[in-house]
Amino acid sequence: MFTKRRAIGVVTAAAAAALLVVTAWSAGAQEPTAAPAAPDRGYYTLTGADTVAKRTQVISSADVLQEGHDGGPMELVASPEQVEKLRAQGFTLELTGDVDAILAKRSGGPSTNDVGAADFPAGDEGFHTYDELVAEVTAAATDHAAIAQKGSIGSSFEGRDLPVVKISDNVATDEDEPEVLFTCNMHAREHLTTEMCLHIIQRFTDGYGTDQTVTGFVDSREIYVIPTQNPDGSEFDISGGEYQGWRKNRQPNSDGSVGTDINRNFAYKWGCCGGSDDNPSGETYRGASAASAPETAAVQAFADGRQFKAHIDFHTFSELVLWPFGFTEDDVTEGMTQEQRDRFANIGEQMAATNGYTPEQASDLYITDGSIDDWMWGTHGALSYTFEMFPSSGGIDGFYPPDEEIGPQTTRNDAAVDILLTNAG
Ligand code: 0X9
Ligand code: CA
Ligand code: CA
Ligand code: CA
Ligand code: ZN
Repeated sequence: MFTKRRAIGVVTAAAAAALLVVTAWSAGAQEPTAAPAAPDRGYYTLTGADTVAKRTQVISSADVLQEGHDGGPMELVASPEQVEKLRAQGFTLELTGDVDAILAKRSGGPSTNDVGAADFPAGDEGFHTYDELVAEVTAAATDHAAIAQKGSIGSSFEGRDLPVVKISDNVATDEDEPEVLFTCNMHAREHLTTEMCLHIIQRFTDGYGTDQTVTGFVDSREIYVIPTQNPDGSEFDISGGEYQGWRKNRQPNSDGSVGTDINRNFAYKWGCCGGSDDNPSGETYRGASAASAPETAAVQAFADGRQFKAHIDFHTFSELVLWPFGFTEDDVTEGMTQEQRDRFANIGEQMAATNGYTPEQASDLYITDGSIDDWMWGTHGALSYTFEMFPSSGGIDGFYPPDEEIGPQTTRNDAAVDILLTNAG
């Protein structure tokens, strides 16, 4: 899903975002007619989801982009079949745009420095394709061999290597230092997060020996960075010179559809609570079984072999700092004492104070099950957060900020990353 819920108190921003989407569409090639045929992927405003249960119901059956609260409208992407189903469930849906038309307009045609089907569209070349990412990560490790090592956690469904970079003093030795993990690009279209992990790698390698804060963390921590958890999906998303709005991995399903939502496939409370889709064509399809996606299995096996104290999984968008659990609305439950919850909230609030994001429990607006943060905490006791990066709200194009945002939006999280590293001690 575009799974974008919005923090309480930004109704105006959401309304503005909705307007922007309508404007973008109206300016596109296809003008609305009196009775427009439902597009393959329509952008809709939905009303009638006035409880968490109803919102969860909508979210597990369509690609929700903007999560309303207090009965406010939700915005979502839906196929004609999904629309029919939601209307039958009593929700009111109003068509406001054609997702494919919006994406085509945003993409602006093939890149001028195109190196093949999988380059970013023209004007967005600052984003790294998979090959460019691997080249950067390899260079960082080669150029800083004393403190950085490139390894692999396994392969994607289509066989792409899933690199991991370790950054620490005496990098070749497994020392008794707190281990911290940063993961990115689990959802294909969330390309800004790949840049976030790359920025972390570059900051903690290039800054070593000159930047005192960086040097202190490299000397006292073992920092692991997995810059992409879904290379097949992200390459697919930029294929054909046009953004595809793709979320899941690229593993085929038994019904002929493609993709598992990796963030519903983790083996903690997998499929427990209505926070994922059992329909393979759904955007939050949880997979045939826990860790059925090779990417999930690789991340799990890697984390099982280490002792991570703290973790951030970067996503886009909504500008949120989220903590577990997502599978239950309860703040405190089995596996989460009041003290632990308060620690999550306290550190989450500290981090949010540095980047201007909104801190809250993951389930505050809807339930998710099988997510990485619940698994990292529930299985390994790691202080695990999900960051939803820039922008704070938007339509489908919220996943495709201009590459000029890469610098500002990644450095924006430096202080929050440092707070996490400090609290891993
Ligand atoms: O729904 C998700 O997987 C994440 N949002 S996104 O729009 N990037 O897809 C949020 C996951 C937050 N963590 C939990 N809910 N456990
Ligand atoms: Ca640009
Ligand atoms: Ca070390
Ligand atoms: Ca160690
Ligand atoms: Zn995501």
